[in-house]
Amino acid sequence: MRRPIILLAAAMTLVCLLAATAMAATTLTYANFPPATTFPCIQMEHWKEEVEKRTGGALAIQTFPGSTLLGAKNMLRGVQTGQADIGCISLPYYPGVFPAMSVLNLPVAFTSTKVASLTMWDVYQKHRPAELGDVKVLTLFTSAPSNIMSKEPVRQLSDLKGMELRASGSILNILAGLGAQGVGMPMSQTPEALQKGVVKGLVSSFDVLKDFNFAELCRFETITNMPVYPFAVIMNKACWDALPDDVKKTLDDLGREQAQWTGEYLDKHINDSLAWSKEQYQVEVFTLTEAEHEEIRVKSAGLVDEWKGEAAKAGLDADTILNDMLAFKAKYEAEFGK
Ligand code: DTR
Repeated sequence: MRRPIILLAAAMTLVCLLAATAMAATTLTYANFPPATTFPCIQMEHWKEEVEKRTGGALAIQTFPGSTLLGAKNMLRGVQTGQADIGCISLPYYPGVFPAMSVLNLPVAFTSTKVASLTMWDVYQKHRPAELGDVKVLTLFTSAPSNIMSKEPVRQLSDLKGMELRASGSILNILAGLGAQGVGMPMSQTPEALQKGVVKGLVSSFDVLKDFNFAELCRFETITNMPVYPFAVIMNKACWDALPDDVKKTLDDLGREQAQWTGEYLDKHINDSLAWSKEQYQVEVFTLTEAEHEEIRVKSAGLVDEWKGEAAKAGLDADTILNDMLAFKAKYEAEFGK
C-alpha cells in the first residue's frame, strides 16, 4: 500500500523539478540597429525562433530592432559591456577595428549573398582573428552586392561626377575614385539624409528599395556590383561563458546554418524588392557597359593593396587571409553557382 504513495511522491517531485527548470529559462536581449522589416532583423527573428525551439524553451530571446536598445555605432561597445547580451554589427561602420574580417568588404566581385556569407563564415573559422576575440561570434553574413539608388539618373559613370551618395566602408573610396562624393553614415540615418536632401542617393543592396521604401525617393537604379557589407552577430563573452554546455552546442551548431539561411533569404529578397519597386514606382534600372565595369575594377584595384597594408600593420598574414577568402569564394561558386 505504501509503495504507490512513495512512487507518486517521487513522480510529483520530478514534475516539480522539471517545471522549475523550465520556468528558470534564461532570457537574453538581442539588439539590432535597422527597422524590423529589414534583412538584419528578419534573420534575427528567424534565429530567435530556431534557438527557442531547439533549446526547448531553455533559452528565450527578447529582440530589440530599430535601435531601441543600441544604435549602429554603439552596438559593439554595448555588447562588450553587457548593455545588450547579443547585438548585430555592420563591420564597415567601425573603420580600422576589424582589419582581418574587412577583407569581405573588398572589391572581389561577389555576385551572391549566400556565397559571400558562407565565405565569411569560413574565413572566420579558419583565422579566428583577435579583433573579435573579446566577444562570442554567433553567426556572420553579408549584404548583397551593392548598387546605386538615386534621385537623379546615373546612366553612365560620368553622371556620378560630384553626386553626393551615402555609403560606408570601402565603397566610399570607390566612389571617390569615380568622382562622386561619398557621404559616410550608417543605414539607420539614411532615410533622414535622403528626405532632407543631404544626399542624392545611396550605395547598398536593393533590399532597401522596398524595406525602407527608398524606391519612392530613388527612382533610378544603376547596377554596379560593388562590394558586399559584412555583418557579425556577437554575444557578450561573460554571458556566453555562463550558458550551459548543451545550449552552447545548440548555438554553435546554428552559426553556419544561419549564415546560409540569411544569404538565401537576401538573394531571393533583392529580386522581390526590385520587382516590387518597378511595379509600385516604375523605377528605371540602368546597366553599365563592360568597359565601365572594367573602369570600376581598375579604379578599385588599389583598395586591395591598401587593405593588405592595413592588415599587415595589424600583424596579420594578409596574403593568406585574402587567398583563403578567394579560395572559399571559388569553392562556393562552384557548388552553388554565381
Ligand atoms: N550595412 C549595409 C548593408 C545593408 C544592406 N541592407 C541593409 C538593411 C539594413 C541595414 C543595413 C543594410 C549598409 O549600410 O548599406
